Amino acid sequence: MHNLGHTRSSNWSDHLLQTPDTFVRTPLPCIDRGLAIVHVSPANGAGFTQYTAELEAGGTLSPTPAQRFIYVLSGEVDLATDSSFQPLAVGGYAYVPAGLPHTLTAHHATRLAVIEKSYQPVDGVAAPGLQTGNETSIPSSALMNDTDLQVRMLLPDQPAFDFAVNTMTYQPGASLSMAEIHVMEHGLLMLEGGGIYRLGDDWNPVKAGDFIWMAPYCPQWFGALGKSPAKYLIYKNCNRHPIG
Ligand code: UGY
Ligand code: MN
Repeated sequence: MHNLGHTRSSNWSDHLLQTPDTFVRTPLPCIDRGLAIVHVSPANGAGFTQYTAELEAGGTLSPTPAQRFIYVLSGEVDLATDSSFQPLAVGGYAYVPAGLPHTLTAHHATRLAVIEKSYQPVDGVAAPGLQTGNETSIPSSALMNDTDLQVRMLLPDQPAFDFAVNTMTYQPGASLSMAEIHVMEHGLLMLEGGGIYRLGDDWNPVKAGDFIWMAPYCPQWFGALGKSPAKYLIYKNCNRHPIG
């Protein structure tokens, strides 16, 4: 039974909600034996690119000119540089600075969340180096003293980084304590559970698998619904003056 064109996906100038029924896969020059779902890019006004890379066993992701962050959604990859080798399982992640030759090779069918952004240097601040880790070894902290809303910062909170990637985990019924409107933009992948996401003047039901882009100043709020926690992976630009 087809759905006569209905979808929860919607695209506005200040936000995009992209649900899996509208995902379209495409080859990219940096992917061998795999495809990408490009969620957001400069083509729709974002200051970064985010895609899900779906690799076959033995498939690879090679560098682009931009700095890159990857998070393993399912499967397992090896990250190889000229001087290091690191297997990354689910929840594993890596930050790779622009210009560092590297290859990510999938052990078996693997899905990676990939974020790429041109690095914005700052005078007197050295650019960051390669970082790897696993989300499970990052301590979480309560957002605004709400112990039902835990944040894990996957990248060091240092001025060298011009973006942050965090996970946010909401117990059922927990919500952001305020509607946010801020200069930073977001790329967000729902990892678990679901709830209601306010985006601009729309209140949207969302669930695991959905992608959301929020432009700078997009009004935003989330409340978790259901009987299990809701969790998302969220990008935001940071640490740079708005006029560069
Ligand atoms: O970091 C943030 O701006 C985060 N609280 N935003 C969000 O969850 N929509
Ligand atoms: Mn926000």
